[in-house]
Amino acid sequence: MQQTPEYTLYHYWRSTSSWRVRWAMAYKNIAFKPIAVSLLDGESESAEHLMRNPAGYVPVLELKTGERLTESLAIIRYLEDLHPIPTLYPGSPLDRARILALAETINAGTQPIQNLSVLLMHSPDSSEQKKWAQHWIQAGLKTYEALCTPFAGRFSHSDELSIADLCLVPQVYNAERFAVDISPFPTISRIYKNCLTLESYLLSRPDAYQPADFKA
Ligand SMILES: N[C@@H](CCC(=O)N[C@@H](CS)C(=O)NCC(=O)O)C(=O)O
Repeated sequence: MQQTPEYTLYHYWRSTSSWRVRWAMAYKNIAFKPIAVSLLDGESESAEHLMRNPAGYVPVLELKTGERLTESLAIIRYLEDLHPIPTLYPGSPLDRARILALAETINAGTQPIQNLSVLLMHSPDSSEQKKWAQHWIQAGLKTYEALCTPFAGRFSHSDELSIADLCLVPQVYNAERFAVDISPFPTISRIYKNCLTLESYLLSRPDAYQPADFKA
C-alpha cells in the first residue's frame, strides 16, 4: 500500500519559485502531493490561499502537522536540514556563502522585480511589461555571470549541483519566456545546458506539471 506523502506542495506549474522547491524535492527524492494554485484566475488571491500565505504567493509547503512554510529558500533550507543527502549546500563555509550569494542574486535581486504582480503594477501594457522584465532579467543575469564565472564548473559552483543552480535555471526559463538572449552569458549558458539532462530537472520542470487544458 502506498503511503500518503509527508508533504503537500501548493505550487503553480510555471512559477519559478515553485520549480525550485519541486526540483529540490526531486533531487532529494522526497515524495510530495502537488496541489496547483493558479496565478492567472485569482486563485492565489483567494481567502483560502491567503490563509496559507498572506502574500498570495506560491510555493507553500504544508507539513503533516498542518504547519505551513513559505519562501522557497526557507522551504529548501528546511528540507535540507531534514534530508541532508544529497546536499544542495556543498563545500566549505566560504563556498556556501558564495553559493548563497548566487541564489540570492536571483531570489532577492531578480525574480521579485519581474514577478507577475510587479509587472501588472508597472504597466497594463504587455509590451511595457516585457521591456521592464527584460531589463531586470538581463541585469540579474549579468551580475550572476560575473559572480559565478571564477568558481563555476559543470554547475554554478564547481561540479556539484547546488541551491544556486535551482534558482538560476528557472530564471533562465523565464528569460526565454521574455525573449532575453542568454548568449552574452557563456558560463550561464553552459550551466543551463548541463542541467537539461538531469533527472531531477526533468521531473520538476514546468512542462511536467502543465495542466492538460492550459491554453497559451
Ligand atoms: N521569494 C518568494 C517569491 C514567491 C513568488 O514571487 N512567487 C510567484 C510565482 S514565481 C507568485 O506567486 N506570484 C504571484 C503574483 O505575482 O501575484 C519565494 O521564493 O517563494
